[in-house]
Amino acid sequence: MNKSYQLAMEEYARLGVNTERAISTLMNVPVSVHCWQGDDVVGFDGGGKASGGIQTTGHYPGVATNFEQLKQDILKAFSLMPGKKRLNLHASYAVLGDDAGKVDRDRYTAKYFAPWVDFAKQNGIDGIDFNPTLFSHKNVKDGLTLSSPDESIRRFWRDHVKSSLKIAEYLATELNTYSLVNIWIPDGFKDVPADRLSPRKRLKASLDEILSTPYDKNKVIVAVESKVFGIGVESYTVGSNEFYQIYAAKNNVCCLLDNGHYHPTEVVSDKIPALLTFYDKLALHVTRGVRWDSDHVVLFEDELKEIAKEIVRCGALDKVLIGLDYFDASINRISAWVTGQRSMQKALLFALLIDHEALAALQDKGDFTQLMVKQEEYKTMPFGAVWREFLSRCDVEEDYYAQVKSYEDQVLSKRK
Ligand code: RNT
Ligand code: ZN
Repeated sequence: MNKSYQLAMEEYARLGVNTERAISTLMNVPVSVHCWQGDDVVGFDGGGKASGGIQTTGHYPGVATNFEQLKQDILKAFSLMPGKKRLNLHASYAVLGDDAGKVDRDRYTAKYFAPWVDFAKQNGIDGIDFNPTLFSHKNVKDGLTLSSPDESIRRFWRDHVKSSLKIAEYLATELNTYSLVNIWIPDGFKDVPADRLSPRKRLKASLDEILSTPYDKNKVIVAVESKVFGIGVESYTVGSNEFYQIYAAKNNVCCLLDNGHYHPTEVVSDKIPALLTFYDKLALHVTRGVRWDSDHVVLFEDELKEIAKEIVRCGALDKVLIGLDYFDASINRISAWVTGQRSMQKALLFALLIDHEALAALQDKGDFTQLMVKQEEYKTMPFGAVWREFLSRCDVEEDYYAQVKSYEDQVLSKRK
């Protein structure tokens, strides 16, 4: 056993923390890794550019532009990521083959995702989550999809989401694990609306119809993702937090909290126990907003640690479905992917290395003085040594830059 890990183990034991247990717990926590960091959220079926409330910035060379390249990049990134990984796909990553240009999203079926299933099976990926793609498409009319006043637009998108439920059922069956279907729509207005109620009523009716089509609830978990505002949609968002919280509670679906989607001083960490009081499950999109929902690469920062602490101390590692959602096109995309995934894992490990019961007992006793002293003590514990031990047991090195760089030289830089 590595000497510094040995010492760290002893030091943590002094605080009542078992580092071995923390490491083995973390090994089994799946993190759903988003495919869209690899190609700046472009997908294979659109106009070659993200639109409709989504934007990436930067022009770092080597972006994946087709299925083969994206798979190759995912494998490289996954090889540098410790722990259990699921893959999070968007419908816009359908592998259409000869049907390209002939079939639209309202008629996507499982067969367009069979190549992804093969990929997951061949590479030991722990499941695939799925997202209908209600952006980067001509049928986003006046910024609206499921809440559009135009019935033909609403029908198109309802059919797309219904087909997504079927596809997710297939993914779950094939991979023998659930598939999370997250519904995010860009709907909203740039400027002061004249009617805030009707779009919400139409969104509710669209969701009601989508959910009335039967799907296997043991295999497919449906989530709805709210947002406070989006780029170009600054004044009003149809799918607001209150709207979806109530919708989800009344209709027995799940809420997905994206930590970039709230007011800047509002934190998702505090929402986790609030929601767990009422819901059996919830889903996360972990991101890092800098001044706004900028989707920067996730880093090992205070609010991320707080999110991880809530998941761990609520005993909710199997109730909170952790997914990543960021996209940076200004740096090496593989590195961006890996840094964000590792930050999430670091935060979980950090949280697993705390004796939460002892701290909660101090709170219940009203001993806030000692609680503060103890909480501060954890901040300077030899966390790095445990992290390095975890990495080595996952067969990955701490410094992945050299690997990223050589992949860039050998593969990415040769792309047109
Ligand atoms: C957008 C939402 C949404 C997307 C992905 C690509 O603000 O966060 O989740 O980022 O679906
Ligand atoms: Zn999101």
